[in-house]
Amino acid sequence: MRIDIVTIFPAFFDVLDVSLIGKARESGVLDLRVHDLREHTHDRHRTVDDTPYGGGAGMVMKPEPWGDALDGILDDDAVLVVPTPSGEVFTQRTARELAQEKHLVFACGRYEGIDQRVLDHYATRGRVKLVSIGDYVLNGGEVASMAMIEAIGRLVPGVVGNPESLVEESHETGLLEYPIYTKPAEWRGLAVPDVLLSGHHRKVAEWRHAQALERTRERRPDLIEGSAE
Ligand code: 6GU
Repeated sequence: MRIDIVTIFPAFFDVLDVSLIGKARESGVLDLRVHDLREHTHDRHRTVDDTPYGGGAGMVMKPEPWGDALDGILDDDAVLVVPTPSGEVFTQRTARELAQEKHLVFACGRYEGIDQRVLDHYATRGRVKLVSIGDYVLNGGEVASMAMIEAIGRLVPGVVGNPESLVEESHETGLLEYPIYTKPAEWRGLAVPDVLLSGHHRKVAEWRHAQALERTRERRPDLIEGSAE
């Protein structure tokens, strides 16, 4: 999969060199490139923002640098992903859908956002997806893009070594994941639940499902509606 990121802060993405995503880049499974929006300005101050028409607080990202940058990156197959608190909420389903794509382009806005015409223009030329990572406000799209790239990237075949580990996770089953334990069997007076030491596979599976249900009811009752149980 190819992923391009356009930002005025390329340094945010330096950490994509490490961990699973870093390994996937090294092995060629992910072709990830970061572009500095300011390279696409043509004035001495490398200006990317201006005051909003109609007035109001804050600054708006000018359309020309975005047009210049995106024209050089987007192709017919690409999905332009625009992180914004006013987008639709990004979920595991969104991650699964986007993991099927050949080419994603993340346009990271700062300030109050990007001039609407940039989004309108590229929507006439291809697919544009406005996405939020939750109901709170970040200073820009960079951290949101990082979260989405990690969620999407790990679903691309070859990124996570053992694909089995993706199956039972929180949000894949529709429930939160059950509690997990490793050795030692007792730590600071706390014992691992007996059933997990029993070697009885059916009982282990039943216990885990019951725990997952209980956790989900307690922490995320909104997920129970619509889950298979
Ligand atoms: Cl995608 N961007 C910004 N700036 N804030 C957010 C967000 C995105 N998702 C939640 N808050």
